[in-house]
Amino acid sequence: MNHRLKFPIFLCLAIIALGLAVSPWFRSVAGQDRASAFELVQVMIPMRDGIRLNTHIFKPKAQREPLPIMLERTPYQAPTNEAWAQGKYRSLAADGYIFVFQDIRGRYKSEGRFVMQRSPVSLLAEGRDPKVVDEVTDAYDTIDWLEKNVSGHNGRVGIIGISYPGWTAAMATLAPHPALRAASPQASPADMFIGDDFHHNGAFRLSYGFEYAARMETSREQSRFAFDRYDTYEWYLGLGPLSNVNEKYLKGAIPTWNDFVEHPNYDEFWQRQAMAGYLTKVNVPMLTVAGWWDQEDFYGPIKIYETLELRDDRNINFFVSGPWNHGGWARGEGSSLGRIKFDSNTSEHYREKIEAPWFAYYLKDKGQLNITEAITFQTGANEWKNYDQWPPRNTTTDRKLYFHAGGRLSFDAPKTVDRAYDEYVSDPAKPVPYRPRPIEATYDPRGSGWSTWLVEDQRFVDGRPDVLTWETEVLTEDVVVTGQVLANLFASTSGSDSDWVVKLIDVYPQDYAKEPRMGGYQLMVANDVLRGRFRNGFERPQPVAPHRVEAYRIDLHHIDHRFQKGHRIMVQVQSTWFPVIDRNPQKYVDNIFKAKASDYMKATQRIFRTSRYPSHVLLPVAP
Ligand code: PG9
Repeated sequence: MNHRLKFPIFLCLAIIALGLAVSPWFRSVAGQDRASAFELVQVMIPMRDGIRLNTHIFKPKAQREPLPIMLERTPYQAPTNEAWAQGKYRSLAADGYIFVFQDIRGRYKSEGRFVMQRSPVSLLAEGRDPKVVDEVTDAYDTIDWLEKNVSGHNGRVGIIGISYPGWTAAMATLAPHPALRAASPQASPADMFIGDDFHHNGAFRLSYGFEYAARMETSREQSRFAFDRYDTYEWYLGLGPLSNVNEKYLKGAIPTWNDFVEHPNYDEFWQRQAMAGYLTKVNVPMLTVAGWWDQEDFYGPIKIYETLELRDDRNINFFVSGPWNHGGWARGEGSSLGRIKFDSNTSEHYREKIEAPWFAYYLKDKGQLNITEAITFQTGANEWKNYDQWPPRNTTTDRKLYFHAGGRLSFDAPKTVDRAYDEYVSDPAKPVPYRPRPIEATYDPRGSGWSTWLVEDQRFVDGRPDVLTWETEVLTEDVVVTGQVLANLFASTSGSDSDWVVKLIDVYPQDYAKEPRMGGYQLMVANDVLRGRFRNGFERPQPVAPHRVEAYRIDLHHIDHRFQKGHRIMVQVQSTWFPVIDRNPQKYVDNIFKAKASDYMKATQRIFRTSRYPSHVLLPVAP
C-alpha cells in the first residue's frame, strides 16, 4: 500500500476507536460485559408439597474451583441483575461464591401462598406430617435441590439476609440441611409482639404495621398504600380509632391486619411465631448482625444471639453491632447516619473485615478466624471494640441514674420521702410526634425520614408540656455504657391504662468545636415504650388503678456508647409517640383495636422521685 494512504487510514481507525471508547453506547456495552461476571439460570425448585419456588442461580463465569453456595431467600423479589455484586455482596463476590436468590412461597414468581412470618410448624407436633411446610422446610428442600442439581459447588452452603430475608436465614438453621454450614441472620426479627416491627412491649407500631401489611398483602408484589396526606401524622390522627382501618380502608382483606385486631395480647398466635423457643437445636455457625439505630428490628438480633449463647459449647455464635440503621451495613461506606459522623467507613469495614472473612473461614476453610465473640462499634468514641462476651458483664458495673427535682439527673439516690413527682398531661388528641413533621409515609418514594428517625435531634420536642426531661450536669469525665439499659419508672396515671416512653439521650456541648453545627444536639442512644396494661405480663393485660403508683420496667436494649466529657446525659419520658405507636386510649378497654372514639381521654401522668419510688435508668458502666 502506498505510504501516503497508510497514514490517513491509521488516523481514521484511531479516531473511530477513540470515538467508540468515549461513546455512551460503547461504555454501556463494555460496562455490561465487565459487570456481567455471572451466568444466570432461573429455575423453579419443587418443595415437598409440590409447590415450586422461583430461584435465580448466579454462577461466576470465571469459576476455577468448586465454590460454596450463598443463598438468600426473600419476599422482596429475587434479582435478575447483578447490582448486589457491586453493592451489599461486593466483598463476598470478590471472594467467589455461587449466589442463589429465591422468592419465598407466595411472593413474586413463586407458587403457593404467602403467610406473614409463617410459624415453623414443622418443628411442632403437627409437623410430623411429612407434607407440612414452612420456611424451615422450604430452606431445607431448596438446599437439597441445589446440592443435587448445581454443578461446581464445594458441598457447603451459607445463608444470609437482612430483615425478612434475615429471618428466613435464621429459620433455615432451626432444622438445618447438613450442607448448611454458616448462617448470617442480619436484623432478623425474633418476636413481633415484644420488640420488632409490629409491636414493642405490647404497644402497637401503627404506621409500620399498617403500611407494611398493606404493602405485602395487597398483591403478590409490593404495593403502597395511597395516603391522601403528605404528612401521615395528620392522616393517622384523622383516622380516629383503629376500627376505622378495616371499616374505611382495608375492608378485612389484609390478613396481617386482621391478625393484629384478633390478637391484641401475647397469645398463642404470637408465641408460636416467636423465635427464641425454636433456637435449641442450631448447630450452624451464626453471625448475627444488628444496627444500634435500626428503626425496625433491633430486639431480634440481640434475642437471637443471647438465646444461642446459652448453648454455644462449640463457640460458633458471634455478634456484631455497629452505628447503622436497618441494613445500613450493607449499603454505602457507613461513615455517617443522618447528621451523626463516625470518623471511618464502618459499613465497608464490616463487609470486608468481618463478614467476608467469617464466611470464607466456615465455607472455604480459608484464613484464620481472627474474630472475637462480639464486635461492636462504640458510638461516641467512634471505635471498634472486641469483647469475649456480650454484653461484657464481667467488666461493667450497674449504676443507677436517678430523677430529681428541677429536671436534674444524677447517680445519687433521692432522699426525699414526701410525694415528690413531676407531672404532665397526655392528650391522645394531640400526641407527641415521634419525628419532626411532616412525617412522610414509611417508604415514601419521594423520600422519607423513616430510616434516620432514631438519630433525629430530639430538640424538636423541646418545651412540649407532655414531654418530661431530666439532665445531668456537664460530665467531668467520660461515661461509657456497654450492655443493657433498663428504665425503672415509678409512675401513676389518672387513667386506667397508659403508655410509657423512655429515651436516653446524649446532649452535645453547646460549643462543639469538632463540628460547630452540632452544638447542643440531642442524640437518642436508647429508647423504648411499654404499654402499661402489660406491666405484669404480656399475656395478661390488666387495667391500672387510677392514681396508684406502679413500677414499670422498660428494656431500653443494648448500647455501646461513650458519653464524652463535656456532654450531658438526658432522659425523657412521654406517653405518646405517634404514629409509630398507636394512641393508647388511656382508658382500659379489652382490645384497643376495637376501641371507640369516645374511649380516648386525657390523663395526668406523674413520675415519682422519692426514696420509696426512686425512678431511674440503670446503666452498665464500663471502667
Ligand atoms: N422490617 C421488615 C420486616 C421483616 C420481617 C417481618 C416484617 C417486616 C423488613 O425490612 O424486611
